[in-house]
Amino acid sequence: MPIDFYYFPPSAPCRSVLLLAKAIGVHLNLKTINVLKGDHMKPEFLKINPQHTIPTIDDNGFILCESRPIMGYLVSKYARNDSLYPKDPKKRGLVDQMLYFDAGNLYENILICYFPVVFAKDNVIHEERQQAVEKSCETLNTFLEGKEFVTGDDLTIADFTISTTICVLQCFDFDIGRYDNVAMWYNRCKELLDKFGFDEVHATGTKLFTEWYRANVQESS
Ligand SMILES: N[C@@H](CCC(=O)N[C@@H](CS)C(=O)NCC(=O)O)C(=O)O
Repeated sequence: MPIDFYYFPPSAPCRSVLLLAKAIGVHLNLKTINVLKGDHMKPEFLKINPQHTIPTIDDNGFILCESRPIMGYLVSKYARNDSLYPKDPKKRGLVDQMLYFDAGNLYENILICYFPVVFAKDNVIHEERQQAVEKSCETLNTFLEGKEFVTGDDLTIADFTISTTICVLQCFDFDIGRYDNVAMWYNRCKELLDKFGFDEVHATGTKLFTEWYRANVQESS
């Protein structure tokens, strides 16, 4: 039985999982949950995920939400080897560190800074929020010093989630070129993941987030 994947194409966390599934050759049975229309609050979806978030998977009755744990699960259960989510405690510790850095720091600061404008709840970018995003990017730049990927020489699920985050950030006229290591690493991920459809997976979200942001943001004078 295929794995049911509750998702919405523009959703950033859904995009990370989609790309990872393609990279490890796992077929996902796509089930669209249009969060803009409120599908996530319908009783049938709340029964599956009371947290009402996408992505959510149903692997033959095993329900899992949260993009990062979903990626770890898919690699652990279905990938040919553990390279994307190593079993070695130190290597895994570093991957988890970067997954948590993304969830609790980088992506979180981007959400706080830009998403009120993307979803027309505000029309200005607050300086202190932008500074927090810049600080997160500096931290990522430092983490990447001397490394090919965010935890070292090998691509892991942390690169999937963080490259999605950086892809989202660039919808908001944010120049990642200021952070040399981030810019070089992002291009490396993009090239490496090209064969799994990096551009295609990100296309809808990138187009919509860019349009919504530009439609709502008020240029500072
Ligand atoms: N930390 C979660 C975030 C999931 C999330 O917030 N997804 C959004 C769509 S991008 C959502 O489901 N929003 C509806 C809601 O929170 O009720 C993850 O990485 O899976």
